[in-house]
Amino acid sequence: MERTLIIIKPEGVQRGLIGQILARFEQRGLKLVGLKMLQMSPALAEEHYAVHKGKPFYTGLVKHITSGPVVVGVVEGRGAIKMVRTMMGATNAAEAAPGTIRGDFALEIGYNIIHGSDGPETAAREISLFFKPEELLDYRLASESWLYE
Ligand code: YYY
Ligand code: MG
Repeated sequence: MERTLIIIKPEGVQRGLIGQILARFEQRGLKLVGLKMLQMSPALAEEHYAVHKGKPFYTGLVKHITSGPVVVGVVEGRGAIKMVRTMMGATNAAEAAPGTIRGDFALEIGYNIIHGSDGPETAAREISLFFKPEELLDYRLASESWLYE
């Protein structure tokens, strides 16, 4: 099983999309093993997006992600990292396919509703930025035997 970090960005919270976005992961059969609401400090945002430091959009990105409450979660499942990325859709929401979160809920690149880790190392790093080990739960969903063959 793989774990990945998701962030419902400030525009997702403000537009009342928390429930609909989390429902998509639940419906797919993915399991939430950690969930919290917080407002990111500039230091946390800079660390989270450190890979983008120096790029033209970096300052605006940090400003935006810290501008209001976000919902941060850890999603677990077989191949969860890639599956969440596929469900999110293209970074530029204007080009994201219908049926994806960005393709159904957003229009632009900066206000693209959701973050998801892009690989195993990134996922481990990002999860540890937001969650202490004891905040992540090990449990079995009753549905698991009907999800995994
Ligand atoms: O992983 P993902 O969120 O799909 O895209 P990244 O390339 O990691 O960029 C992070 C974040 O930065 C993106 O979700 C929106 C913003 N951004 C931007 O505002 N303008 C760009 N040209 C590229 C990215
Ligand atoms: Mg990224």
